[in-house]
Amino acid sequence: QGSPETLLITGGAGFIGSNFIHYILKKYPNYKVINLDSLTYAGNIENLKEVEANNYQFIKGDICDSNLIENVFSSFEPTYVINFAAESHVDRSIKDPQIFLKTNISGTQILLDACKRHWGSGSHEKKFLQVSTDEVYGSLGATGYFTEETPLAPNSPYSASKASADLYVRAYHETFGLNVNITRCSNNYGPYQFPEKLIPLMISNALEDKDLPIYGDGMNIRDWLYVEDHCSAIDLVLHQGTSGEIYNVGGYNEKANIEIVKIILKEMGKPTSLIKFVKDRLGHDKRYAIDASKIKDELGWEPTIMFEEGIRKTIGWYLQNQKWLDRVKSGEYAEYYHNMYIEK
Ligand code: NAD
Ligand code: TDX
Repeated sequence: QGSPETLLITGGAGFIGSNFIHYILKKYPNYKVINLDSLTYAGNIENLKEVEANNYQFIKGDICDSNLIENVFSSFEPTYVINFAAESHVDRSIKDPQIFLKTNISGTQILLDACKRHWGSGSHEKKFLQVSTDEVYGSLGATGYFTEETPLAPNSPYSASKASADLYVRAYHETFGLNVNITRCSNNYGPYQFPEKLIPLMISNALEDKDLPIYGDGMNIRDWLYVEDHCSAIDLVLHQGTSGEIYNVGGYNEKANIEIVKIILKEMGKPTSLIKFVKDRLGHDKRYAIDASKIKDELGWEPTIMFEEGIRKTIGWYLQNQKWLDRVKSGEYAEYYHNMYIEK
């Protein structure tokens, strides 16, 4: 029995990162968790206000700041680095791609470099895990699934930046022998998701009886996974994933956007007259669907929360946390919303 593991979690104040921190502290109470997050518009330390553990520490900082990253590595000597930090919204990447390149690509490379310096090659007790996305594979037609062998074909500036980061992770494994994994997950939903993304945006607007903007004909398809199931997949890959491997993670739960919105309206007792079809997203990917058989066969992972249950829990959470929602929407969000949906 060695000393407890130290996890450096980057982007832990965002949606998936904060869910992951709650998950990991509960499951491994002896782990030390360092959460490094620069608190962009999407980061919110309020997501972690219930965490009282003295083995948890928050550091406000940017993954692109190589001096800071060096100090963090020297001070804490992390065993595992899990990189959630990213610009994550496709629409924002269409409006302003530059920051996506900086955070998602350069930031990842700076973290990889720190791992390489501190861990050396062939260190298999230490691991870098990159939290990636199914969007790196591009778009599917009506049939078929993304496997780990599907060629990268990102279509948006966001997915191009995530695909590039994945290639750097691969290169640090191939060239320097760094112990790495990449997870590529489908669309997540659940508590603490910023209301620029489809599901929380629709819940938030329905609460205020505002229009629900659906891009195009609403027939684009996403594969939805409850965030806790994503957390359990990351946990498994972190502890049991084979070095250098990529693991797809998905919910086998494909739904057209219009279906999702109708389910939300029904669950909230709101009329479908709130639905408003708006101009389509540029380069809007038609369909994502994940083949998650590798992670099931190799690591025994399966989703546990069915969509009907997950969406009810999610709506329930937003109803109980309207103050969280109001505070999140009071800042930069108002301007973003206006530019995105009103002025357009
Ligand atoms: P999010 O936007 O909610 O959170 C991102 C977090 O990263 C925020 O807390 C933000 O402050 C922080 N951050 C941004 N730039 C930073 C920087 N330069 N330095 C330090 N921190 C920075 O995103 P999310 O939905 O939680 O996604 C987390 C990760 O998972 C991302 O890498 C995303 O690409 C990936 N992913 C998301 C989904 C999804 O459906 N949301 C699906 C698959 C993969
Ligand atoms: O107002 C909207 N109207 C609408 O029709 C918004 C915000 C979205 N949509 C559509 C676009 C997509 O087809 O809903 C679908 C889901 O959109 P987003 O929530 O923006 O997610 P998506 O573009 O699929 O990307 C998400 O999943 C993969 C995350 O934001 C990424 O970070 C993740 O990598």
